[in-house]
This record gives sequence, C-alpha cells and structure tokens, in this order.
Amino acid sequence: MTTEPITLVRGACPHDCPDTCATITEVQAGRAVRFRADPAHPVTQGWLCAKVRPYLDRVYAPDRLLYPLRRVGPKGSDQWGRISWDAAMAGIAARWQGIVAEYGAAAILPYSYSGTLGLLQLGICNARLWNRMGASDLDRAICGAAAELAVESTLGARMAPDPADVLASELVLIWGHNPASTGPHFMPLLRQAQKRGAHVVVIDPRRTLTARSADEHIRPHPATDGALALGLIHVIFAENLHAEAWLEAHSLGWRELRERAAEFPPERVAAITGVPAETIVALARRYATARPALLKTADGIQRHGNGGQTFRALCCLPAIAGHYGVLGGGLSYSTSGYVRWDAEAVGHASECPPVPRTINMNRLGAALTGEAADPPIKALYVFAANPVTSSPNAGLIVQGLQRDDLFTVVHEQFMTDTARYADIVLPATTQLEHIDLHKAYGHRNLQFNQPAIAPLGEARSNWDVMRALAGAMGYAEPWLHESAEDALRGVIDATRARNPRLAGVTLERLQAEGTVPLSFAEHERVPFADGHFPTPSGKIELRCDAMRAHGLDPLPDFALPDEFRDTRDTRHETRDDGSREPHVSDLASLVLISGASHHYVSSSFANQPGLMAKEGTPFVEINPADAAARGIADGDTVRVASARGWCDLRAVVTDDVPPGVAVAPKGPWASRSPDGRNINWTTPDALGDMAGQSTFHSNLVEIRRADWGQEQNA
Ligand SMILES: Nc1nc2c(c(=O)[nH]1)N[C@H]1C(S)=C(S)[C@@H](COP(=O)(O)OP(=O)(O)OC[C@H]3O[C@@H](n4cnc5c(=O)[nH]c(N)nc54)[C@H](O)[C@@H]3O)O[C@H]1N2
Ligand SMILES: Nc1nc2c(c(=O)[nH]1)N[C@H]1C(S)=C(S)[C@@H](COP(=O)(O)OP(=O)(O)OC[C@H]3O[C@@H](n4cnc5c(=O)[nH]c(N)nc54)[C@H](O)[C@@H]3O)O[C@H]1N2
Ligand code: SF4
Ligand SMILES: [Mo]
Repeated sequence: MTTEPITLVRGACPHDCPDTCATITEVQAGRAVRFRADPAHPVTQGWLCAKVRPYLDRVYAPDRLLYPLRRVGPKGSDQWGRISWDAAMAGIAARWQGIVAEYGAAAILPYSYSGTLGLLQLGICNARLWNRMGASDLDRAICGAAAELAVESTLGARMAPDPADVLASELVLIWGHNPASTGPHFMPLLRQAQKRGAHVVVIDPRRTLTARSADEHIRPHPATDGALALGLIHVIFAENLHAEAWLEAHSLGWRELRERAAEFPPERVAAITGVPAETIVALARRYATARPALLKTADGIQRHGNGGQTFRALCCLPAIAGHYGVLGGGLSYSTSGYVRWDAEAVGHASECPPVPRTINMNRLGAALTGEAADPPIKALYVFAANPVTSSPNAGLIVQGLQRDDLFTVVHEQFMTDTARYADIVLPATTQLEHIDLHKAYGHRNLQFNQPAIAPLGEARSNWDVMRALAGAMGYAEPWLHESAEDALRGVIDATRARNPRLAGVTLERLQAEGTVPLSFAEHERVPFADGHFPTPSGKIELRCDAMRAHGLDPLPDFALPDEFRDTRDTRHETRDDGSREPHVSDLASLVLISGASHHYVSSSFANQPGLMAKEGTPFVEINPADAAARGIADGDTVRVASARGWCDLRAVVTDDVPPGVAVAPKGPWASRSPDGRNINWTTPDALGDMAGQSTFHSNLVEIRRADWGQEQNA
C-alpha cells in the first residue's frame, strides 16, 4: 500500500456519443487508480456507461501499442520491428516528399473520424498539416452527413433542446434511434417523463432495448420512414389538426408540402411501410394533439440510400403540428450547431494551397483500387479511425491496402484490423494521457479534459505527432508547432469573439472548472422559441430551394433506395478460389441493419476482453420464419452474403427482428473472427441521396447456414 496522496483530474469522455460525460480520474504515484463519473455534472449524473466504466482496462491494456513499428513481413502479415520516433518521422517524411515530387500532394490522403471527438486531437489534427501540405481532403460522410445537411437546410442550424426538457413532453416519438445503447443518459430522463404521464413511441424495425420500455413500438419496413412521415403529415392536414397560424408566420412552403403529402394517404403508406393504416391515423392524431410532442432521432435512420429526404420529412413534421419553439417539443437531433469552432483558427486554410480534391471516406476501397486515379492515392495516413472494421465494403478496402505501391501509416492505441495493413504503426495516447476540449452533440456544456497521467511507453498524442511530422517535412509555420494549450486557446478566443454562447469562456476557466455550460439568453433556451430560423428566409424551409443544388426535390419525397429496387441479376460473385458465393437472388433477400453494439462504440472497445465477453460471439438476428425457411437454428453459424462479400456469424433466431429484416451490430473486429471478416464485408459503399451519406443499412443480403456454399459446390 502506497501512502502517496491521490490527485483528482477532471476529464471528458472522448468517444462518439451524444452524452460527452464528465469524468474524474484518481491518480496516485503517477498511475491512474480509479476512473469514475463526475457526480456534479447535470447530464453525466455520476454514472458512466458499461463501455467506458472499465476505461482503465483500456488505458493499461497489455496489448496497447507503446512503440513505433515498421512492417517487416508482407502487408497484413502482422510482422513488425520496433523503430525510434526519429526514424519513423524521417522515414514518413522521405516517402511523402518523394510522392509529392512525383504525383503532387493530392496523392496523400489523411483518413480520420471518430476515435476521439476532441477539438485538438481531432479537429485541429484533421486540418492544419494537411492544409499546409495541399493533401487530398476527406469528405467525412460516414455517420450523419445527410441528417446534418437536412437539418441545416430546413432549420438553419443544428440546435436542439436541453435533454432535461423532455420532462415537459406529453409525447416522445423516438424515431430510428436507440438511446438505451447509444446515448444512455437520456434514459433516466425518459423514464421520469413517462412516470409523469408522457407517452413514448419508438419507431424502429427492431425491438431495441429502447423499444422494450416504450408504450408503443411501431415497426416500419426499413427505409420507408419518409413515406411514414409524409403519411402523418397527410393525416394532420386532412383532419385540420395543423398549426396554420404558426405555419403561415414561420414557414416556407407549407401549402406545397400539403400537396406533396396528399400523395401519401394512410392506405398507400400502409402498403409501403407495412404499418397498418389505423396505426398511422392514430399516431398522427396523437402527435398533432399532444402538448407538446418531442421528436427525438439520431443518425441510424438516415444510413439508407434515401436517408436525406427521409430526414427532411422528419424535420418538417414538428412544424406541421406546431411543436417547434415550445418547451418539451420540437426536434432533438443534435446540439452541435451552438458552437462551430472558428474554421480559420482551426485550419489556417487561407494561408495554404487550395484543396486539390475531396475523397468521400465511404468510397475508401474504391478510391484505393482505382476510382481516385488522377493522381492515384499513394499514401494513406489513418488516425482516430479503423476503416477496415468500420467502413463499408471492407473487403475492397483490404484489397486496396494490400497494394505494394501504397504507403500506409496508422496512428493507433491498438493493433487494429487497419493497423495490421500499415507500413508504419505509431503508438497513440489515450484520453488520460493528453489534453483536449470537447463540445457535446447531446447537451449544451463544454467539457475539458486535463491529462491525468504521462503517456504510456512512447505513445504520443495526435497533435504531438502532427507537430513532429510538420518538422520532418520542413514546415516552419508557427501554427504547426504551437503547444497544445496555445492551439486550443487560439481557437477558443477566435470562436468566442463571434459567438455569444461562449461568453466568458477561456482556456483557463475550462482548465479550472472542467464543465462550462454554454450561455443562453432566456428567449434562446428553447430553440426557435421566437419563431426565427437561421435559414436564408428566416423561416423553417419546408420547401427548401437549396436542395436543388444537391439535385434533390425541394420538397421531401419518398423513393426506395436503389439497393432495394435494383433486383437485376448482377449480384453473383465468385470467391478467389473460384467457388460460388451464396447468391442473393437465389432466395427472397433480407434487409440487414447493422447499428450500434451495446458494449462497443463503433469498433472501439471491441478488443477489450471484459466487454467482448458481455457482447458475446458476433451475431446476426433473424426472424423465426426466415430462419425456418432456411433451415437455420438458433446458435448455428450462418453465412451472410451480399453483392459486396460475405462473413460468418452466429444466428440468433428471434422475433426482435421482423420477417425480411436481419440485424448484425457493427463493431466486432475482423481479425478476432475465425473467418477474418465482419459485417462490413457485406455493407454497401454506394452513396446516399444527400451529402455523400453512407448507406450501411440499405444492405440486401442472403443468409444461409455456413455450410451452404460448400454444399452447393460439392
Ligand atoms: N453503445 C454504442 N453507442 C454508440 C455507438 C455505438 O457503436 N455503440 N455509436 C455512436 C455513433 S458513431 C453514433 S452515429 C450514434 C448512433 O446512434 P443511433 O442512431 O441511436 O444508433 P444506431 O444503432 O446506429 O441506429 C438507431 C436505430 O436505427 C434503426 N434503423 C435502421 N434503419 C432504420 C429504418 O429504416 N427505419 C427506422 N425507423 N429505424 C431504422 C436501427 O434498428 C437502430 O435501432 O451512436 C453513438 N453511440
Ligand atoms: N456496419 C456499420 N458500420 C458502421 C456504422 C453502421 O451503422 N453500420 N456506423 C458508422 C458510424 S456512425 C461511424 S461514426 C463510424 C466510426 O468509425 P471510426 O471513426 O473508424 O471509429 P472506430 O471504429 O471506433 O475507430 C476509432 C479508432 O480510433 C482509435 N483512437 C481512439 N482515440 C484515439 C486517439 O486519440 N488517437 C488516435 N490516433 N487514435 C485513436 C481507436 O483505438 C479506434 O481504433 O463507423 C461506421 N461504421
Ligand atoms: S460513451 Fe457516452 S455514455 Fe459512455 S461514458 Fe462516454 S459519453 Fe458517457
Ligand atoms: Mo457515428
């Protein structure tokens, strides 16, 4: 027992989660001995989720990467030799300089997403070095791009109520969102609202953890929610339940939307969605007459080929019933629009060459195998992301990463599926070892993260690596070499100068207080309470002419994703060894949804033994009728196959999924599976209707017992 004193260090959970919890690390003799929630935080409320509670297991995991490594075997063979940081930096800079000389900096692609959401370790690191270099830009459209564009063009900004405002709701419509797993701190508030009499409706094809405790669960066919929303709008207008005076004063195009919705009478919507017409009518009445109703949603629902238009329809619905601007009403999607970090302070783009081109991250495999041709991608730098596990059509990504002429660097905490294909692997710090500032997308506080312990081994933070790389490349601009504190201070100060919500916020105050609430004038507390929307028209744009620039109808509309319409016989694939893939047109296909795992955040934590044990063997849920038709029993190993590829999973036969739908959560690592694959070997890399959105869930698959392919070939 050491008698050293214990120091408490305030931090923030860095993961991609709306809750952005406030944490406290207890440090003794330089070692983190306890990690817990801040009891005083209004949202964290003294508890952390199952994923992050054992965070010290992650920090001190025996498989943490602690030293720079150089590949010494063939790509993907997992054979490494230790090198020094100096050698790593010099080696990377030499390769990059050669590529820049021969192909231009556009041949270099940084790839990052959501390992951390910090301003410094993600935001600034996404921008500065790459801008200075003139590297290709990455269109980060894997998660919620369509929803973000839909919200920004319809409402003007991503603003949302305080989570606790749900206590004033009479009806809560949770649409294509599973907060019990994906934003758990909303659940106690929801329970409390329910106890006060609020009626909770979940709209999701799957019986999720959230749906289990709802008062009503409505299960549309996947990707038909646009029709469902237009059907609700239809009924509200048809029964004269719409908020005409409010619409007249504060909206653009409500009469046109009424005409569009007239094309979606309940019987037609029932045929499209599978939801009975009576249910649609009853829900519309309940929604329109609740005082008020909150529509709470997130990104899962829009990962479909038609997700953008679907989300536009969702944004319009609260306006028709007059729920915007009312305490307990409106749309709860994201609070991230309250603070937009000053882009110039973040990236210094005005001092840099123009962006040569932009590559959509959802097309990584295609880009690496020829789609990005002029110039080809010759170097990839991955940090805070694990595309082989988490990005669509992963088999094609692996094919690209195996190119001998591609120079890949991965900066990671662990030897991920992606890091295994690197030429050089650099060890990254965890949140306990570096500084950062976080804004939340599910609440209205800033969270500061003080480093609690020194970096383990030779791990370095993203920013420290960016600075070292800038030095190795010979770039002298001071903003490439600032201290972490100075970099943060510069962005905070520049942003505060234009944004009254940051009144009084300084680096020093954040460091001292950890949690700093954003400032709201009383009339701004409830979004859009004054009837003003920060759109070009100052109104909510039900008809949004800006949509034309994206090649879209200015009114929300419904069409099935291409994946579900295109039943042409183009899906046959042959394995490398010439044997036959299960063929999706051999049987009526299933729509496979691969949303969040309860115990992982995307692929993060899916290598942590305690959490892997809780999550169990990677599985796919299939309805008993679909299982029986295929001779599949619960627990069987099954092969899930799409036009892109296949993977083997354990079958869970359950009516938690309706007939025609299968669910296999994202997250499990390919390298931890016997077949070396995961569900993203099947998912589509087609782009959605808006903002280059990923379309993970518009995934037509066939599921067979794993021995089926072999039988066919025998
Ligand atoms: N535990 C955990 N938490 C997470 C994450 C995680 O991986 N694990 N990921 C984080 C990230 S990156 C994000 S973006 C958020 C996402 O947060 P959510 O959007 O809440 O999570 P998802 O599971 O992606 O999708 C939500 C639901 O959409 C449903 N869905 C899919 N297609 C349709 C459809 O066509 N119609 C309807 N009505 N529903 C549909 C799925 O069945 C799923 O239950 O969660 C964050 N939090
Ligand atoms: N099938 C399917 N796939 C999906 C989705 C889906 O719905 N279905 N959802 C998608 C969504 S919503 C998202 S947001 C993406 C997320 O995809 P990614 O952004 O790739 O997220 P992760 O897979 O969690 O990988 C993050 C990695 O960053 C590392 N990391 C963490 N902190 C740091 C750090 O400070 N520095 C460095 N260098 N590395 C760090 C972690 O160890 C981890 O390996 O996944 C997508 N994948
Ligand atoms: S993942 Fe979400 S709920 Fe869990 S600790 Fe982090 S912010 Fe909180
Ligand atoms: Mo996401």
